[in-house]
Amino acid sequence: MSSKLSISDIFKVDASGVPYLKIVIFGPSLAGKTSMLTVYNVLRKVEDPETIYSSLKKIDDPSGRTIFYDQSTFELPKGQGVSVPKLRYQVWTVAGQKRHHIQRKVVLEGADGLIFMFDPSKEMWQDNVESLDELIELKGDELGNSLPFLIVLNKIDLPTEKRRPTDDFLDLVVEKGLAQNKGDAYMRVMEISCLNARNELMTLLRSPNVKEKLDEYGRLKKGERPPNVQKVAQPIEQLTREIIIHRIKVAKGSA
Ligand SMILES: Nc1nc2c(ncn2[C@@H]2O[C@H](COP(=O)(O)OP(=O)(O)OP(=O)(O)O)[C@@H](O)[C@H]2O)c(=O)[nH]1
Ligand SMILES: [Mg+2]
Repeated sequence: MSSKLSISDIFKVDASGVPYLKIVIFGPSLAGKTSMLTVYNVLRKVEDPETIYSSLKKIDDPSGRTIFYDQSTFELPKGQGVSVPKLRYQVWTVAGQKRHHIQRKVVLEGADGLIFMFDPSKEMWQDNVESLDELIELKGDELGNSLPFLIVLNKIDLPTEKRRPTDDFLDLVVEKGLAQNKGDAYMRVMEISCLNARNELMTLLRSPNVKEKLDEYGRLKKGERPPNVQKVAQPIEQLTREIIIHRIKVAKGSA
């Protein structure tokens, strides 16, 4: 990093003077956006509670459908701060129901990176297409250029007869101009199951052998994340890294 650059040239800075970035999880209703952030929150709590700067806030209706957003802010664990001493990353989800269009627009404001979540349930195909079209309408020029983004295909646990094949989603991503070809789309799409991740976390926490996986402070040891939990955490953590790299590049370019 150029010595002329200061943190505030690279990142926005919050009210307490700490640099931060904002990630938004976008996608149709019932895709599993709230579930993803919930799993990630529980994981951070058992791994390193000090990295949760503000715990999960959900604005939802009595049935659990988001009506505005979910939000939680994390800090990069010590030692992982790519030449940044301290960095907070806010993770937001949008309310997926069609009628919440204005709320989604508000939540998208100031996003530094996006995760788009598909629901592969067969009956959800049209909702996926409409949600993706809406995101393209709102952020199309920036997606993948000035705005790093990843695509997540949730509910990979569903039996094959109940879900659209991953291939169809890769084609859709290419058709919508978000990837140049299928190979490129494949690199951007991560298959996850928030349901399996949640079950793994519960099994882990209830297991009589849980102590073997905890360090001396009672925290889940690095490398002990169950596989589906790791898959749910990966998009958030990879996107955080991509945004940091992107922002440093932008700042250097304009410095
Ligand atoms: N089978 C399966 N079900 C899931 C998975 N993830 C979430 N669900 C279920 O899908 C439903 C919707 O999950 P939410 O996380 O509330 O969905 P959302 O995207 O936040 O929905 P909105 O708030 O309306 O935008 C719930 O019943 C979840 O239990 C998954 O990986 N597999
Ligand atoms: Mg939700």
